[in-house]
Amino acid sequence: MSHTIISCAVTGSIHTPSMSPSLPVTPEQIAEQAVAAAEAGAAIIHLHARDPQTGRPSPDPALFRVPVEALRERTDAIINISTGGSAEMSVEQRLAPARHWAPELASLNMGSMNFVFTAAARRVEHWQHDWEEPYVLGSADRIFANTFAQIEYTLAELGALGTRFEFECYDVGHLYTLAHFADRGLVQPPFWIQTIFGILGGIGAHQENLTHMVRIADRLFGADYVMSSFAAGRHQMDFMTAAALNGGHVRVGLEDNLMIARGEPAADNAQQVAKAARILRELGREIATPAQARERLALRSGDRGAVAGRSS
Ligand code: KMH
Ligand code: ZN
Repeated sequence: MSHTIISCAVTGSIHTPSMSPSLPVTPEQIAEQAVAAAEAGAAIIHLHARDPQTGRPSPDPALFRVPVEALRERTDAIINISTGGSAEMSVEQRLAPARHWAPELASLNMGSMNFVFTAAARRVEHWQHDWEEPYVLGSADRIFANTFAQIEYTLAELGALGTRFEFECYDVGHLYTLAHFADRGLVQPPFWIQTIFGILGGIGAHQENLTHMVRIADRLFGADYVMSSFAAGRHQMDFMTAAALNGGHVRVGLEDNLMIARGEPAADNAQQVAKAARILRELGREIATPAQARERLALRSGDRGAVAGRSS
């Protein structure tokens, strides 16, 4: 059995600073948590950036410098930069960080959708920043746009840098969208598919849905894909376990869940990675090193830094 790849998404666009003091905000905080997550067993680190003053999701490539350099200097982890950014950003803004840093991996969201996270506001009694509450509640009236033209543009722009993709699939139709791009020869196997459950607007966090997604991926891609899965929110760890039992890979991180157990806030990202690694080992799985993940996903490996050597 191949080793299980753990990804960690350390910050992101769903949660805001008022929801948890553990959520990393400044480039230095993001760097420290990213390095600790890698040391705890995450082979892949998925990065977003935030305005250090307000914590608002930011597409500024300069804000990625400290985390990217820390990961490159202090770990062997695979860097995966978001092209999802936030639904408020233009496509050009969303592509700017990956264009600048040419990471080995970038996320690529496989369909336009409702992406509603208003429930995340429930536990907040006091908002620290003016933007937070309207931003969170506004998710009920925003479309997360990922049109076929935008997907094709992203594939061309970042593919030219040698970046490969984490195909984020929030519903079964997104697998068919990926198959469409595969049929046109615009994406190359092995396809690294991240199936996402429990986002309001996407497929729900029921384990039958995971089984179905795996069955359809088998039908569409045969041996040409590698699947990872996660559920947003409280189903994070049971879905992580179910994904591993199905032979899949897993993603955790404060980007999608702020808790370490029911009612217990996570101290940081590394705590979630360590818990996932512990459960996986108890199930008899071995945790993939970055080198093993690179080989499995056919990433750039040897020329790491040659394309992506920009320093500012
Ligand atoms: N937090 C995930 C549900 C991206 O960065 O491209 C969405 C995500 C999108 O990771
Ligand atoms: Zn993300």
